[in-house]
Amino acid sequence: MSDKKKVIFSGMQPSGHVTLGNYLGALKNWTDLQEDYNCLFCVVDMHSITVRQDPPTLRRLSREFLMQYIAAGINPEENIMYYQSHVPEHAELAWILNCFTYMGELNRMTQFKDKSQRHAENINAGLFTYPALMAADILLYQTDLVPVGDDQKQHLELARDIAIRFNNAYSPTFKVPEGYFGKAGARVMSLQEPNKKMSKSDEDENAFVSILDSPDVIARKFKRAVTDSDNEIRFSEDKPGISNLLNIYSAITGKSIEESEKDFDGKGYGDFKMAVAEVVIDELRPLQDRYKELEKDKAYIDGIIKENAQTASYLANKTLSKVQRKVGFPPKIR
Ligand code: AQP
Repeated sequence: MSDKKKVIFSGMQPSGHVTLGNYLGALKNWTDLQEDYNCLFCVVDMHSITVRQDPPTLRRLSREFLMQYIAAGINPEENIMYYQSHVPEHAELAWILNCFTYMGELNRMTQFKDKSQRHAENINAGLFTYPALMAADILLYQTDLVPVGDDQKQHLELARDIAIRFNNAYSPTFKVPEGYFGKAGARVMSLQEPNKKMSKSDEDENAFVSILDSPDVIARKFKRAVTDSDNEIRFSEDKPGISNLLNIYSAITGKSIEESEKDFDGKGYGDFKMAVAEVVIDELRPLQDRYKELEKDKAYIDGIIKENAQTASYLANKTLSKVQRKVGFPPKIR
């Protein structure tokens, strides 16, 4: 890693398939930023067990996530990509940061409220303290910038508050990170309930597009996307379904919302949905082709998993050892 470049950290939970929302809100931005920054892209498997996961599925999805990062264009030679669970410093720092995070702050987190409603049978302490682990993920690497969708804005704000609190209690220790929110793709909504964000763990498969969905499946999902009863292709708060599709179209084509609306002047919803499906299919085709190639190369992926975790651990330890010293843990006898 070059000392001159700023540091980026970002991650995704392997709790389903990478969705178009994850792609437009995060992954696509990662590929744009990788040249100019020292980047760490983590598969945050420890976060995903805040909701019950099937163990073999979690193992398979974690590996698939890493391959999707590479297929999307992240260069594994230039960036650090790894599993969170392979770098125990994340959990060690998270414990310390838990002790610098207030219950009142965690109580305000909308993700906790949403997920505890969705998983009422399993409202565990990990789900509640999730933001402290996320703060640890980010602060361990003296991160400058965190590219996330705006659903994660609240967690990032809290990470900043925790960093400032710790720095004030001792002495400057953590860099206070900034968020990076890609414009158009910042929040992709569910295709079935467009007032809700698109989520990979949605039980309704028609609500999300996975970036590995075949062209037929993508077309079918867009065809079934919920719209409204008038027939006007216009971005408006009272037209969440149409606005979401315009947003997706604009994020992929790079056109403004106004230009996107013009593209569909006088067209019906059917044609519009198919046009959005087509730009999505074209955008994902190269990624899907690369993914198929990577699936054949087990040794290559294994090598990346091993080496990157070692590098991440080395970097993480620099911060962790400082933190341990500052809070008063006795030095290790070597
Ligand atoms: N709908 C979305 N639109 C834009 N960005 C999104 N992100 C997630 N959903 C959208 C961004 O994707 C990155 C990875 O998210 P995550 O895996 O850490 O968890 P999440 O935000 O909880 O994503 P999901 O898909 O909703 O997962 P589940 O269903 O497991 O909870 C983040 O940068 C996020 O902002």
